[in-house]
Amino acid sequence: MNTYRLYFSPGACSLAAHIVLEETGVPFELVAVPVGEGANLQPAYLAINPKGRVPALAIAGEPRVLTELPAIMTFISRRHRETLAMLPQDPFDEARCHEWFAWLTGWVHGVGFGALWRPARFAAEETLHAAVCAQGRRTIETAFGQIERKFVDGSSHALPCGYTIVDPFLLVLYRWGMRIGLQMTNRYPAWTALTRCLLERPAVQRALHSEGISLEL
Ligand SMILES: N[C@@H](CCC(=O)N[C@@H](CS)C(=O)NCC(=O)O)C(=O)O
Repeated sequence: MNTYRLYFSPGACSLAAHIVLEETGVPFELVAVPVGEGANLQPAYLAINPKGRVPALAIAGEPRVLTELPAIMTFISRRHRETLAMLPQDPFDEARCHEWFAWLTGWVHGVGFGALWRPARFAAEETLHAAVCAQGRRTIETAFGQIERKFVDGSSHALPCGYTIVDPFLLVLYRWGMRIGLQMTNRYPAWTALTRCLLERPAVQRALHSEGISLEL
């Protein structure tokens, strides 16, 4: 019996939740909802998540489905706190994780990549889309510079206390940076070092493999 069912799209932000599930070691099932094919907008998936986004997490014995990446990451890491130290016990460090997530999901993903990949969300007029995309790219590049500078204190992870739920999401964003043609290894060496370190984790390798995707540096 699987403890969880994760609705995901290969390489989407749901990959971060997938990695954390792999880290728990508990049995879970994957259900592919390929966003590129519009599966997230089909009635069958809208019945699970009316917002039409991945990830969504179904939990054995719990009729309510959980959505929104930060909520899913927090839930899994708190529920498996005994065996999975990815959400710090220290209140300040825990708040720091939420601070990262608010910015990464709300600004970098929602505004930056949202404008670049989904300009119609920001302007209905097609004539404005090129300008919206260009602004999305500028937002991403500014934010990526800020992410890189977060490592100037020599930290090897997003939080100096070690591996947390923030790191798998940084891996997803790093991969998206490559997808949009940014020279990630040259421009962001410290973030690249974190990504290399994450790629050595068996849980990360399993998640990439089962989504049928790769991240080659
Ligand atoms: N705020 C949501 C955003 C989720 C989201 O936008 N997911 C993307 C994949 S990375 C998606 O489902 N996109 C579908 C679409 O844009 O139609 C979260 O943090 O979970």
